[in-house]
Amino acid sequence: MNAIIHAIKDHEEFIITSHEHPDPDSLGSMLGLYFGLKQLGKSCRVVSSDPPPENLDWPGLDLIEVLPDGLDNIGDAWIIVLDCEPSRTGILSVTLQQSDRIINIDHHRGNAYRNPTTHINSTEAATAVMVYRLLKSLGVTLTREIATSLYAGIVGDTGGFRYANTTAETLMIAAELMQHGVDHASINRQIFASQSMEFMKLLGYALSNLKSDLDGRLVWMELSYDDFQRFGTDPNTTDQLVQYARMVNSAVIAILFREASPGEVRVGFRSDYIDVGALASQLGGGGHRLAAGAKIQGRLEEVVELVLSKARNYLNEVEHS
Ligand SMILES: [Mn+2]
Repeated sequence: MNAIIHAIKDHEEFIITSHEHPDPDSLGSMLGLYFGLKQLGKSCRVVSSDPPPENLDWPGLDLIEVLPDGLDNIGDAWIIVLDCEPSRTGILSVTLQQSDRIINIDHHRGNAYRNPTTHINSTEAATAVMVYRLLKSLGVTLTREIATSLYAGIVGDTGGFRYANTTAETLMIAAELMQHGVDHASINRQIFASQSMEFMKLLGYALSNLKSDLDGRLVWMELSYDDFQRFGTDPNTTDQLVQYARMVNSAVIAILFREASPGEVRVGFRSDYIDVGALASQLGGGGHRLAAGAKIQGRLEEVVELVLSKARNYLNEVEHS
């Protein structure tokens, strides 16, 4: 972290970015850092390969430059990649990976990127917590904008302080942020209870087709590209559907299959106590211990079959060890 603090203090120009299809933690981390660096008088851009989800609306989201065609000119700027490794920034990765001035801050265990200004800590609940610590070290004063951004990131990655990654310290940081005028009820509603009619109907369809195996310990949902088309929903902004599979009381591993485009299936895993990150990495994916995913090429039926057979073996192995 010291090398990162020095790199920030010693330079003036920064481009902040995060993973494709940004979530509340990546958005909150980017904006919290953006407002903090502006306070220090730095010149700063926030860029993303994809727009923020439509249900989110908090101060600063409109400052994010959405660049579906990639980043053309990075000049002398330092690139700060948050909440993922540089290769997961979508189309932006093409340009930014050529830079030798990359700062990477992340809490994903599988992040394999390493340089002198990389800081990865998989015990952190959210990248927003890591940005909070960084801003404190830089002497930044918390403002309503910074606090709102970081709060949204923490709330997003802890499921509203419900997941196992929430600690007493997480709550203390959130409490401190709330003292700076965060409209927490609005943020929580935006993240957890603000869906389009189309999404709700898709959810109804997904729930009525919920499947299970191994006496209900494995529960999954399958949505084809056609399903998303039929309900008028974007497959890329529906990752939270997996939470509903996880709610089944017998479920040990919950899986969501989304055919994001014909021939490409995004697979999401959740568990309350089994290391699904290890299962995801068997399939070329990654993530956290209790929340992970993979992107797999193939027809939906094929991918479902492959993943379920791996998941059955994995669950049997883990439960008998
Ligand atoms: Mn995160």
